Amino acid sequence: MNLRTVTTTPFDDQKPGTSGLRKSVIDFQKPHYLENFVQSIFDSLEGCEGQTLALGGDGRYYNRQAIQTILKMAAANGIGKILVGQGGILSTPATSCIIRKYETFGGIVLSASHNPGGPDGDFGIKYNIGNGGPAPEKVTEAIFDRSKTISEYKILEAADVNIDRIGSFKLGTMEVEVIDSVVAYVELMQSLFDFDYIHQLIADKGFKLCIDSMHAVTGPYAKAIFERHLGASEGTVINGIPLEDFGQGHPDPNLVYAKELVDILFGDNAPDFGAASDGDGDRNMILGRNFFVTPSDSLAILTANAHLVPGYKNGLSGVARSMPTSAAVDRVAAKLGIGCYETPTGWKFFGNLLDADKATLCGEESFGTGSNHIREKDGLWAVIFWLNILAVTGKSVEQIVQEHWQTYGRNFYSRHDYEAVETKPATQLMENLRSAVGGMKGTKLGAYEVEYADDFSYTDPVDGSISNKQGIRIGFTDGSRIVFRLSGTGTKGATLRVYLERYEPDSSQHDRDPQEALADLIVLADEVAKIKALTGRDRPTVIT
Ligand code: VG1
Ligand code: CO
Repeated sequence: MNLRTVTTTPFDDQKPGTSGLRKSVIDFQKPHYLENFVQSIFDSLEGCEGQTLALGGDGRYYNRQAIQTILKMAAANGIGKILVGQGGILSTPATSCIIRKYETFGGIVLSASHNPGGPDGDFGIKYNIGNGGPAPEKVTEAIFDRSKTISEYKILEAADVNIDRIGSFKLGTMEVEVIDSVVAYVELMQSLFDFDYIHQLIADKGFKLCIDSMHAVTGPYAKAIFERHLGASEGTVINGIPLEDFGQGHPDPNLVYAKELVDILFGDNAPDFGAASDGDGDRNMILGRNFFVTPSDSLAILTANAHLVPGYKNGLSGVARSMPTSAAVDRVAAKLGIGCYETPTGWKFFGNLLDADKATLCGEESFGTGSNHIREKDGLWAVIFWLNILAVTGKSVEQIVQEHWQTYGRNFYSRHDYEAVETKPATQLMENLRSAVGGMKGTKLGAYEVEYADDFSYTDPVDGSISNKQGIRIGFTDGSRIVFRLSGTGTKGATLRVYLERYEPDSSQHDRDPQEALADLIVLADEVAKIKALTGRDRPTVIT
């Protein structure tokens, strides 16, 4: 085995976005592209020599090749040991679980999450720190800086490692331990939730559910949990076999891309409960029979009912949500008398709050919820949390949500995405808004009066770090909001996200269609941002 030092030149586009570096597979297949980024990670990690790292991915195309390259580079860079998921598979929450359980130095997650996969799809890589969470900005910036000046990388010349067989062996002086991808994660779920109670609901009370893994990473996890431990019949998990191209699908659990599941839950003889998860298993969509739960509401409902669940029965220290997420959870936090934090988009901003025990539950409008059990959002965790609440209360999903609205009022909410628009007009649109918000306060927009308008800036309450330019928000005196952001995970052109929210206390109005309840804000958003004029699009690509 030879240690080789390979001369390389920098790429100028390796800046990690909302959640790591995401590019097309074709980009990652360029000579040295992956290697440059991986070496930049190792070069930025002080004291990683001799340490243990976790490694795994969502199983998409290029996962297996990338794992082999990373193992050989880790060995050449003096890493002591790598824990790698069998077959190279670890969901993002499972990686976080492994990092914490084995107290590793950190971990590398290979995923482009909800982006499509396959030879023409996307690939991604991110580094997680020792708390199990995505690296904070100061680490991702160091990695990016390094990638701009890199001139060589180190790799061991060796045969490929057998990552399909569980066990330990040596790669150079480094130890590689291939671990079961599922077991530790399932044990963690069992420690938080009342599996017996949920088992009774499913096996004895005839409660029917359908779990859509979208041919992505959660298949083996979902089968173990729902079909083996919780008594659901075989076939409860659909699209449960992970495929490198996700069966040509778009593994994003929303009403548009999880159409098969939506059709089942809104069809004849629908089951009581449905859920889907994304490519890397950190997102969730919750459905009842003929009923969709908005992710922002889901976070609020989990918060309000957490005391019913063993892992949270002693109460929550606080909650946190990303800025564009609706304020439904704020109302619950106020009633519970606990702290409520508003962070920029991306799970990395929750890490400090969870570590400092300022927040126990966190969530994002983008179908992400999680807690202090790990430091990533966790799709199946949210699903089991819901089942635990349903088992304890004996209520239906719809009943739980309706009663929640009655108690707290409803935050009508919707996100409109304009995907893959041209970068230049999208940047222009944001620039225009940025220069306009300064003068908006106190002015009238349609029937609404602007209470505040700014480009969101966040000061981390734990380490004082500041993150600017996190999205344009225009808040009105009646509590309604419009938020504009450009996506940091897309790989084609720019994706404009418009987030709309309006609070409705009157329960006679709660059954309205959100698009109708938000109609005047939707019109206003276009007037203010000139979306149609600048992007040439007359409607969003995806509405959630
Ligand atoms: C999107 C979501 C954000 C989420 C991120 C990663 O980012 O809006 O809430 O944290 O994806 O999710 P953006 O920058 O495209 O809006 V995932 O499931 O990739 O890990
Ligand atoms: Co994801």
